[in-house]
Amino acid sequence: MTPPYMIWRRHATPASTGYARNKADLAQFWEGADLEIEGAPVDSAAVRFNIFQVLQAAGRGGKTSICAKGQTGEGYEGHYFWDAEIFGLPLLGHSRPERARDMLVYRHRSLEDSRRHAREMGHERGALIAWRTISGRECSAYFPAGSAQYHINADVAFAIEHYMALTGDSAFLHDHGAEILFETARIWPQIGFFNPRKDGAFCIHCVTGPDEYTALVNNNFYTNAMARQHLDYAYQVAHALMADAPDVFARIANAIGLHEDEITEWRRAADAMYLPYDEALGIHPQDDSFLDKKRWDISGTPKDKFPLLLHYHPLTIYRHQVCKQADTVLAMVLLGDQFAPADKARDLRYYEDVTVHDSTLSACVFGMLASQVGRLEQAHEYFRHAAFVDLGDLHKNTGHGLHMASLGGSWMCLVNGFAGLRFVEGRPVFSPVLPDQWQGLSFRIRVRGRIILVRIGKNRCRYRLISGAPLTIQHHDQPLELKPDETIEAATLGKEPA
Ligand code: IFM
Repeated sequence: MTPPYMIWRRHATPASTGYARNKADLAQFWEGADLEIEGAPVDSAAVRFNIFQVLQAAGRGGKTSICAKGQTGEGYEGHYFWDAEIFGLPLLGHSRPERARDMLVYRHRSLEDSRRHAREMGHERGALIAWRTISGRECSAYFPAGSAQYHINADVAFAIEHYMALTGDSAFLHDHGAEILFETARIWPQIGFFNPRKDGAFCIHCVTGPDEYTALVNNNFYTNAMARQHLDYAYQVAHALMADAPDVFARIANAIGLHEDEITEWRRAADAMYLPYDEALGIHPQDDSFLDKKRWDISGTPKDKFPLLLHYHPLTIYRHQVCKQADTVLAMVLLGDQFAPADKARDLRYYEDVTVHDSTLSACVFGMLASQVGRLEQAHEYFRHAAFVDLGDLHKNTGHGLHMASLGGSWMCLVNGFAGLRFVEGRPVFSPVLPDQWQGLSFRIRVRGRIILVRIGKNRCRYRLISGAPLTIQHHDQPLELKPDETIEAATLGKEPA
């Protein structure tokens, strides 16, 4: 008989094999993610460090996601938040799409818990994703800054839409994505209504947006704008499946008891969605009551009283006009093509004056919008804050663990901020700009099975298809056909501030 230790030896993976597999895995990551900031080697090294950390934190096999602190510390007890989809997934989608898929499969796997959570919150149908969780069950202790953040449903839907634009992975949509989209979309009509006092506009009351210094408000701009996007996408996916994959649609609709009139209701709610706008200031108020509150005296607050949440009662903070983190500004970034540049520029200036950035999720978002409206000096400062949040221990709490959202956000500052990458009708569109401090910025990304190398110089941008079939991209308004081994050049447009 074979002694037990011999059985173990026969089945054990030698360390050398594990090493080789890990090396190949990392090579695959860097092949689609390498980057260089020319003239700023320390900044380059910082972002490379940051994205490596996000990769390390990412779950495998659809059973886990990215904890707020990765596996680097005990802060937030290993919980996942919306951070994973909004700040971590974009990097993975562009470098290791199968990891991005795994994160979304994890949300599908926890749908039953999200359904249970919706019932706990009084909703008859659909799923409400837990604000903070590991297993899928809601672990928030304090609901005003926890379960009230219904925007997490729209954030996960947004990530699904983004992942689909990046990959066109219809198997994922059929097996997992569509069910998540439909179940989570069903919550909006249950918490919103067509308000006769606002000309029948669809209003969503008593929720908390991303900014945790303002809680339980009516018509949080970010929530409404993202819910509109969610309802619109769920409607489109439902109709596309009915037309192109009726069996898939029927299977999902039967499983969750979805009726066509609900889908029609999604369209009506999206079309009538109320988005607060203040004509006099020309800005989007964060919610219905935000502008009526007394402004917090930020410059008069002693430095040792920040972060505010550790020194003031939440009710004191909630009574004031003060933001912990980007909220409306984030909507302007994620849904950028829906808003005019001048509106974005005014929103950015307004919210800069009332935001204390006590959350590390904030600087990167302000940085992206600053790039997009041509305020490159500020964009560079915000970028550096996001990039060095842990390497410089800028919030004095890196000991509790690294801040995954800011690490992923520093990469987004480069790709979605300075390079201006977003997807318009499924096509990658770049609007590159370069801050004066840098000689150039180059990075690689994966898009629909291709690897694209982008270099932004002071005067010229270059796009090169490193691998994969030809692809049409857009540089500002100009369509460019990328072909294997060809480099295409275009002018770097120095944007005037909007
Ligand atoms: O999800 C975030 C939240 O937006 C701000 N507080 C910290 C959480 C975890 O990073």
